[in-house]
Amino acid sequence: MDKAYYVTTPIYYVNDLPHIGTAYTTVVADTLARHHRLKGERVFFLTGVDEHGQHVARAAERNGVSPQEWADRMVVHFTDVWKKLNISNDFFIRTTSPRHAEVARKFIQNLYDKGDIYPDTYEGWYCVPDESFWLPSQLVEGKCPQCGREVEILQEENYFFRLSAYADRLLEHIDAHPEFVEPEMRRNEVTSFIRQGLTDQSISRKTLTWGIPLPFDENQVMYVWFDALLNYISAIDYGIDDARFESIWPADVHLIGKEILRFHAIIWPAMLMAAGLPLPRQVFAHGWLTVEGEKMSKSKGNVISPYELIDEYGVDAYRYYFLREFSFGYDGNFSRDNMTGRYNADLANALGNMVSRVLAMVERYRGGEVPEPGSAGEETDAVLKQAAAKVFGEVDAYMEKLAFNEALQAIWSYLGAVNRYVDETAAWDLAKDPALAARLDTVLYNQVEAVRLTALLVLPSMPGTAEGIWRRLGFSDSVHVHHLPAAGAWGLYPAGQKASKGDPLFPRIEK
Ligand code: ME8
Repeated sequence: MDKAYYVTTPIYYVNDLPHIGTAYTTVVADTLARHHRLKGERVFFLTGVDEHGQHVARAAERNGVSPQEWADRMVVHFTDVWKKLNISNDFFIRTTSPRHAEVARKFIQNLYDKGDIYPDTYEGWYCVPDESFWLPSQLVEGKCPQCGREVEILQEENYFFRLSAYADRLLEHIDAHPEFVEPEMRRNEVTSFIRQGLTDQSISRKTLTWGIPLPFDENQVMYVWFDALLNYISAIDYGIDDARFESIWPADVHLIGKEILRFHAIIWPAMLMAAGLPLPRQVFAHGWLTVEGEKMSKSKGNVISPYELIDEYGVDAYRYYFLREFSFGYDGNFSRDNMTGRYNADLANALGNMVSRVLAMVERYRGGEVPEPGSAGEETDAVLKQAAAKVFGEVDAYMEKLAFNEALQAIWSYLGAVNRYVDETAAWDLAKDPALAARLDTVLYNQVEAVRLTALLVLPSMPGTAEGIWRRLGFSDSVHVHHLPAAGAWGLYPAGQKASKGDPLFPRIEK
């Protein structure tokens, strides 16, 4: 069996509700997973929740319930919103699951037996919201250098992971496989951080009970990040089902936000090296979304729930906007005006109108039955077919680089070619002259075929729209059973099939 294409999102803390930031990574991961499935690959797409740690324990306490009850209550918000966003994850990992704990305990025991974990005293600072340890020298004006919030003094007998021993090997790995950390600016951040010297990491907590107990010291629980990172291998049965594990690991890409880069590009690979496991092919750290120019935060009250936007714009417009508007890897700003503008221009006009126009003409001139091409091709037909022949390869190349916005631009430039074809061939003029019936047949067929390819092109980013177009084209199967490149060949639309215009895919939104 070929190894599956394996893509992951971070597992989100259950102390907050999902918002447009967490949904961003998840939509991106889903689009990537769907793109690979469309190419006929076996895919394993993982997302889930991070349920342990002090932050979650305190949220539960504030709400007067046990951490487990809190997690059980919160997890539903994540599974619900992912369902609503049409997220096609193959598994949803919860770190409170017995399977996860079993794998995590085996993993840590193994490192302990190998001597990579040892007891020592930790004296320093802890940022609870970030679940991060800091040395006094790392604090910025006495606050967490990562988020600027208050830190707490921490003095404990802990167990430490010998991270320092892996610095050279990490640098060698990144040197030999620069694609391991993307984008390049993040790679530079990682290498310069490693070059400053790595210190061993505390990987347990004594004063906390909400976590996975260490197998070699039941009085301590695993540090939440050590536990959390292991989700990527516990979800695929590491140490439990070797054949399954090996058919999925290593991950092809861990998609993360830039603030958790060090955990993924330094600590995680070192943990894997210590266990003798292959490293993920890539860690891709994207930027942060701001809202109307400001950082999203509870205290500012500007946190946006995906539901709000889905209700306003629809699921696929939601997915499209975030993929198209932000250059993946960089920070970006969300604004309603901007989203409405894109919706009307790209979705209502370029895509939705084109599909309606084409199908309306088939209804008007041929009673909905898509005709066999009737005349020899002309220059305009060749131009359209060339655009169709080119676009799939372009999209694939951009997706390979995780350049989602560029992949969509390539698709929209193809839609531009289709719209030009519709204008230039002017079926409405051909329809006036019965002598041109054969030419009209050709033009209508080509337009419909161009719409069929459109469904395949938008499938990863807008799966519901792809299916909606497929239905209008009269197919009785699902668009999701088809694969590229075969289905992307020109001329596969079965002439004689009935198509119908249906409702507008994206009704215009008045500003
Ligand atoms: O860090 N813009 O969980 P978390 C873009 N449990 N992406 C954003 C974002 C924003 N404004 N806000 C959040 C954790 N994200 C750990 C992860 S993984 C083994 C453990 C996204 O709930 C982005 O992917 O704080 C970021 O990395 C993640 O949510 C953080 O989610």
